[in-house]
Amino acid sequence: MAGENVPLLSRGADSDGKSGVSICCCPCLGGRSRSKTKVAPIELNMTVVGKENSGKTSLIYRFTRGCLPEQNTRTIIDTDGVDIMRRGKKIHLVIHDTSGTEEDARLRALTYANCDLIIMCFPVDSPEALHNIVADWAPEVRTLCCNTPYLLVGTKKDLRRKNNSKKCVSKKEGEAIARQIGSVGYFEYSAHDEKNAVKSAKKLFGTAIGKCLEMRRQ
Ligand SMILES: Nc1nc2c(ncn2[C@@H]2O[C@H](COP(=O)(O)OP(=O)(O)OP(=O)(O)O)[C@@H](O)[C@H]2O)c(=O)[nH]1
Ligand SMILES: [Mg+2]
Repeated sequence: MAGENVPLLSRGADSDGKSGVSICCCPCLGGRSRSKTKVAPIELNMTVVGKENSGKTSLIYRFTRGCLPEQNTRTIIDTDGVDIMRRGKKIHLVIHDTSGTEEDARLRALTYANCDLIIMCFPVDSPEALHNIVADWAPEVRTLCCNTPYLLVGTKKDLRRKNNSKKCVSKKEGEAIARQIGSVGYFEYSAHDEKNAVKSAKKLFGTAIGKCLEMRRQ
């Protein structure tokens, strides 16, 4: 699927310095601009879901920080913000990182309010995880977040090469499921591909932002 790269202007940081959303001080977003015609950025909200360990946080980190998380910590809930320029438009993107467990379902559901798009992840080395997309994740999102578009992402693409002995989900299978569940597209991603991880994450989020803006225009 063709995607569009998005240049990041800045990343938000909350008061504890770890993550969160803050108003950008970048002059082009109006933070310290002296211009009389300030244009408020378009705010978009996205939530990233998928089973535990499916690579949600790694994908977000590659996009927002360019690196992998220092520690492999299970996410309960986390929010990050980035400022983006896209075709001359200023966008403030809020990204909610979630837990994939049943116990955290109610907490996860809170992030669905005002959500513009959901990124639904499964690792390609797990056919069972793809089955869960059809059986669990798509129904959850359709029920709790009806009319919100979602984008299916096959994560850990690098494991296809490494796991010769293990049955992995093929690109064709992923694309077929994306069509079946009504996803707005299909992406494959590897946060462990040092050379392409950041570029691919920008492409993925660029496409997701494009879908959100398209929906807003309708
Ligand atoms: N091989 C490979 N491993 C990955 C990739 N992305 C993430 N991982 C690894 O998978 C594990 C889980 O990654 P996370 O990004 O924390 O996954 P998550 O979905 O946020 O996990 P939870 O917050 O616990 O639900 C870590 O050990 C990562 O290093 C990838 O693209 N390829
Ligand atoms: Mg996580």
